[in-house]
Amino acid sequence: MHRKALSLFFLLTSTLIAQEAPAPCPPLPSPHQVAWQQMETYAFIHFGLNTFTDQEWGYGDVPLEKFNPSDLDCEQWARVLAEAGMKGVIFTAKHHDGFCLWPTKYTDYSIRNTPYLDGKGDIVGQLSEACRKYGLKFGLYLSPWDRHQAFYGTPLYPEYYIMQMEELLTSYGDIFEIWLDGANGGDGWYGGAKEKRQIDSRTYYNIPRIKELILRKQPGAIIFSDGGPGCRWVGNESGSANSTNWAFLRIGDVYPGYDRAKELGTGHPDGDAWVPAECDVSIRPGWFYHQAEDSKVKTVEQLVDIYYHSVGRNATMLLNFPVDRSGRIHPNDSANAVNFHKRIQQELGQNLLFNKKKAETDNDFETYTLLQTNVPLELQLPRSSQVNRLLLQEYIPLGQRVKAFRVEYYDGRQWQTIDAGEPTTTIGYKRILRFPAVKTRRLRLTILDSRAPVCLSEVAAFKAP
Ligand code: FUL
Repeated sequence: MHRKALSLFFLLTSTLIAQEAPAPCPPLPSPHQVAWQQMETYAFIHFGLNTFTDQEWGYGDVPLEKFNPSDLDCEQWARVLAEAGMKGVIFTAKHHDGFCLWPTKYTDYSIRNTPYLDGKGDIVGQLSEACRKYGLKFGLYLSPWDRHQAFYGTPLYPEYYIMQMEELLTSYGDIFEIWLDGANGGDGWYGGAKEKRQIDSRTYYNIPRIKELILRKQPGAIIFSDGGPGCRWVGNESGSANSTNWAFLRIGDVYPGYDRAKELGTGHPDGDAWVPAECDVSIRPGWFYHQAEDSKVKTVEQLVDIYYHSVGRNATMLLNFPVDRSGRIHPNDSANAVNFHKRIQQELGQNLLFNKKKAETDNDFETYTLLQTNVPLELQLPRSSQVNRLLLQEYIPLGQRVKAFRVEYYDGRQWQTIDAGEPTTTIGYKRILRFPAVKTRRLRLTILDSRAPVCLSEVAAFKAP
């Protein structure tokens, strides 16, 4: 099309959209945040010297000879994760012990000085390539706390940290998420000083500078920290958001190591920034591999519960896999993760309300129906069926609006409220209710309270086996 005609076309279509679309209800997500939330489930991998010393928080003093996985295969990780329905992986490039799993220029305490591949290994590189091959997005965890470096606690360390961050951001292709962990226990090896070092987590690392660098080098990256800005910690490590879950935070209030972490499970209903919750949880009790936990891998039922308590409550599910000493995901973990994914596909496989002619049941997130408060939306099933799951989605590019809703079914004589055993308050990107099966042909959704008219993207009903 001619340039002038093209711009006229865009002008016309954008006015058309502006006329038809309801006014946005801020705070609003960026398109990257929407795409991130649509990933729904993605994996964490904790692997490093701790794997070989049976530790969770290495002190930073472990000799590098200890790191020697016999059969490391990043493609096995990626294959298992893709089969388990994970859409991406976040890898611990450096945990609190300071050991770097890529051949960084900035410290000797790295994979370059281990026996693994005679120092030629680069697990960040190997994994990022495996991710590309298996269609997974790739993200990184670079612990701000570093118990190895002698200069941790001095003004030099934040310079070291930001140079490493730049190295990672510019060497491994697209990064979908950067994980800025808030933990700091104080004590460490610190080049042999073996002492406790206190830093002020609000100012020491110069977080604004780190965030600026990340967004300059990787504009699409979601930055995780207790307070975002891309996504927030949910306030626990059990994989559960609150049933009332706003994607908002009062952005200035929350800092790394926030002391009112409990609030993060609900967010701030009066928040001024879009910072949705991410539920990080390990498939085993620990984040790193311990042989003693081979029998403690979360069961399919436990993982399914976590899914409903995270993705089903307007959050994402970040499921950790502790890679074992051989350098592979243990068969117990892969079996349960893959079966978990199959179970979810079975439970939410067949939408009984699917109707491609209606915006709210067409299985297309981009189309939505506008709902006013206290005006029920009636939904017809093609035939009388058992229903025990209900899935709801707001069109979040225009904001999160619902504060309270009710779902009812017609039992042949009257309308009965569905009791999902938890408050039916917020919806957000996705809300899924589980309840004992009811037999019906008619369902009814009523918005009881909302910040503005509701853009209902999808409503779906299922009969989970
Ligand atoms: C925490 C860390 O202290 C744990 O070791 C783990 O990495 C977890 C994901 O975050 O803050």
